[in-house]
Amino acid sequence: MKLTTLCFLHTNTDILLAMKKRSFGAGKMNGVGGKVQGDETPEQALVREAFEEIEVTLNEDKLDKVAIIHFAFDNKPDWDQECHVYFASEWEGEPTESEEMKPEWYSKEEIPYEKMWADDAHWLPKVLAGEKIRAHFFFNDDQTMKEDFAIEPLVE
Ligand code: 6U4
Repeated sequence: MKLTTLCFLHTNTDILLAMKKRSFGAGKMNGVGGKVQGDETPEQALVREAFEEIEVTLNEDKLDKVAIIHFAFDNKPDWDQECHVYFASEWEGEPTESEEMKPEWYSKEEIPYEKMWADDAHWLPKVLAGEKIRAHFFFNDDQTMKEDFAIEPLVE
């Protein structure tokens, strides 16, 4: 199973989403992130991905780990991933569009869940409310979400 990362930059009132312009999840709004490579830690991978995707420099010591989510796909074991999710309230640089992502700020009160992966509407509100969670979501071949999912407190 792949190890991946996801990070949402946020302020007291707003959250940064970015439209994935190509490959896995193309067209969806999401946080920044991607696969952990080689002997990187998830935090190191995220620092690399945030710069590649939106030209923002994160400090790996200032990332708040909020969730570990397992995404499993029917008939596509290659897509299975354990995704480590973070919030960041400090960064350097202005979020900037790249070939991979187009960033945009949204009010935390008006998150466009209809433009995101279907699971996000189930767990992101909990994380925004301060919960730390571990979750499992299952998807059909066409990337639609199955009904059964599990969300529990994150214990590490
Ligand atoms: P390339 O091939 O360059 O796009 P890379 O950016 O390294 O790869 P990618 O896009 O495969 O990695 O990583 C998957 C990204 O998508 C991670 O940030 C996690 C995120 N992701 C995958 N399934 C998701 C889901 N169901 N809900 C969600 N994020 C998901 O919120």
